[in-house]
Amino acid sequence: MKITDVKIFVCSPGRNFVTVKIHTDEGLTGIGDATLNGREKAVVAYLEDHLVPILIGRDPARIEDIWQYLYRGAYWRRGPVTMAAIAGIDMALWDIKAKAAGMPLYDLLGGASRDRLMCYSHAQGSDIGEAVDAAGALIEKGYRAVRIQAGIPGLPPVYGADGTTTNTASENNLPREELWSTSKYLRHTPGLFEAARNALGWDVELLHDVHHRLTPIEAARLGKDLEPFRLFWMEDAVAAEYQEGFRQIRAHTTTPLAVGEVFNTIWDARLLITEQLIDYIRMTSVHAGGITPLRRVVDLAGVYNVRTGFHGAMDMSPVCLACNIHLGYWAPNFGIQEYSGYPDEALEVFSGTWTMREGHLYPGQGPGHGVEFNEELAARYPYERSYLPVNRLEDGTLWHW
Ligand code: GCO
Ligand code: MG
Repeated sequence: MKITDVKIFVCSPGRNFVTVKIHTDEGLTGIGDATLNGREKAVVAYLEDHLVPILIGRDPARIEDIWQYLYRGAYWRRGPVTMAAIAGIDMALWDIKAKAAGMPLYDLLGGASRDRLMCYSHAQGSDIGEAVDAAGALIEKGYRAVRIQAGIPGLPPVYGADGTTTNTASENNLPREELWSTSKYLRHTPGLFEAARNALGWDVELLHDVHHRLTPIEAARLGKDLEPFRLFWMEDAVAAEYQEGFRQIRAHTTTPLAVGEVFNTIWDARLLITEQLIDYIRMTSVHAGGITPLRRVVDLAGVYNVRTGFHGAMDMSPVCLACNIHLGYWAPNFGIQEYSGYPDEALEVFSGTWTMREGHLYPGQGPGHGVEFNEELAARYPYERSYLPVNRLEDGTLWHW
């Protein structure tokens, strides 16, 4: 088999997605996700100008060699743009291989390790009452795990608490600015989870995303304060560029830690995994560079009792979610899968064979990863420039978003 063409599509059915489609001389095609929220066109240029020309004529069965060629062979490797582009190709190649084998992707990876994948969704509100009610509504729908974010008294709406993560989070197509106060947040958050436990009981998993906003010692304090409420995890407690910071957090709290949605390679996670500084690794098929490298991360994590918690917000396309589900179905050390749902129009453009029922995800049983991409329909939703928000402290200092 030979690769005859690689096409890149950008569409915006509710939000922007970058999609890769690989064609072969035997008529089989494969689909991959290469979406990088807020920097979509950089990935498109990387793919069209630099990767597509070197792929034509290659044997799509040689996934590992192609991955090494695109990663090692680039000299300037790593980084979110490069890795999202490689991921789009890699997912499409696994799709082709599984279709050629007549197997669902998870079967090709080694077969199912479980019957269903527990997922968590997002509950948010402008105050504690609203956020806890939103969590209750999800539990009523069958979710066994919920991430809860609430607005903070004295601050305008903050991350995850005003629906900004469910939309293209910008005004006039330019970045929105938000305000942040660490001290207000640290005072407020334990009360959110106390209220959540009082209202929702203990038979449900509660998660929280700090979104990289604390220093290690502040994160250690929050982790300790949240211990009585037995969280499933505290996510992205600090900006993880400084991985050693997790030693400090770990030394002070038994609240489980999750990190990694912005990681691009196994090297970003190596110290955290091998020193058992985290409990869940949040890397995801698209931003990790595809299924090929993410599978290695899963295996490394398994050696050190770290379980998966792949990033699954809706700014990764349903193709990425499908790959995550197939990987999770196989992974012996699966933990949980994030699932924030998609706008209806996105699910029409990307019709999938994965399903979500009562808080659990199931892969399709057809060959490949199972997601079909409707090119004609996609063309009706052209790209719209969009940015994630930026964040400032109350005195104007730029902060992590
Ligand atoms: C998550 C993420 C999202 C991000 C978004 C950024 O845990 O799902 O933090 O909420 O903000 O994916 O692109
Ligand atoms: Mg997150």
